[in-house]
Amino acid sequence: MSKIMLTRRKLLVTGAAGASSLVLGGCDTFDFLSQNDSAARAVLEKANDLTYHAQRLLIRNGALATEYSETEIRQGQRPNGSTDPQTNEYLTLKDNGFADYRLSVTGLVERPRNYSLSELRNMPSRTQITRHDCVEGWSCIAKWTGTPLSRILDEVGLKPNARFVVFHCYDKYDDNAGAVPYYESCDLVDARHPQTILAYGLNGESLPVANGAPIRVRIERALGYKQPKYVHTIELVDSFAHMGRGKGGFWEDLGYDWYAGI
Ligand SMILES: Nc1nc2c(c(=O)[nH]1)N[C@H]1C(S)=C(S)[C@@H](COP(=O)(O)O)O[C@H]1N2
Ligand SMILES: [Mo]
Repeated sequence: MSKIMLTRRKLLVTGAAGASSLVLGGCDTFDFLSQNDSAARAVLEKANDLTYHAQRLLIRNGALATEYSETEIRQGQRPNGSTDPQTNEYLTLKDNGFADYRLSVTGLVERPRNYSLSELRNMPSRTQITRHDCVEGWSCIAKWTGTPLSRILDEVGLKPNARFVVFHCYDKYDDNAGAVPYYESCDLVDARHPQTILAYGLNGESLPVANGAPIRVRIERALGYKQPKYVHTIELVDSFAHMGRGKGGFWEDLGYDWYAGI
């Protein structure tokens, strides 16, 4: 184990050191990274590839993120990014206590369908106490309860060419050129990971609006921005070149690392 950790650390540090100081700069603005031809962006993309391949090679695909005990929960989950979406669709759902919410599962699946909140809540659930790490430099330990994403993927059945899962969110966030919908994505290894859940519960209560009600995703081996809140659609794709600016997520489109493993 320690040998693997050392090798991994060395690989990641020598390979990505230049980029990680940029990546860890925060969730704020990243003007220069939004230009496709920027040199900084090319460095980040190389580091991203290296991180992804190194992690997939050296870490067992099913390795779990650390789980904590109740006593290690020191505070509520600090709300960050969008905390009160203002799109009409979301406001209408919220006014009605999310009774009309439906999670759609679409794209490269055999049996597209949608799920009401009670359907999701009635499926087998997983509860985990994990640490959320935001690139702005803060962490929070919290208890998340939700439906394992692997269950949903099994129910809808993936087409053979499905490679990534994209999460589309209700909120819009300013990407310097205007407000665009927040979205995120992960590969099928992370999607099927046992700790990847569609969370509807936080610290024993139903998930508050500030933290992504009614459904937010937890991908526990990834950084904070890979934990999409206010999710309305899960789309299976073979590429995300055609959405946003083609990099697989709101922050990725501004130059952040796609894999964002921790
Ligand atoms: N839809 C959506 N999801 C999002 C964000 C957002 O602005 N919109 N912000 C991300 C970032 S940067 C962080 S750190 C976490 C914050 O989650 P929290 O509010 O539950 O702490 O949500 C992530 N998911
Ligand atoms: Mo974040």
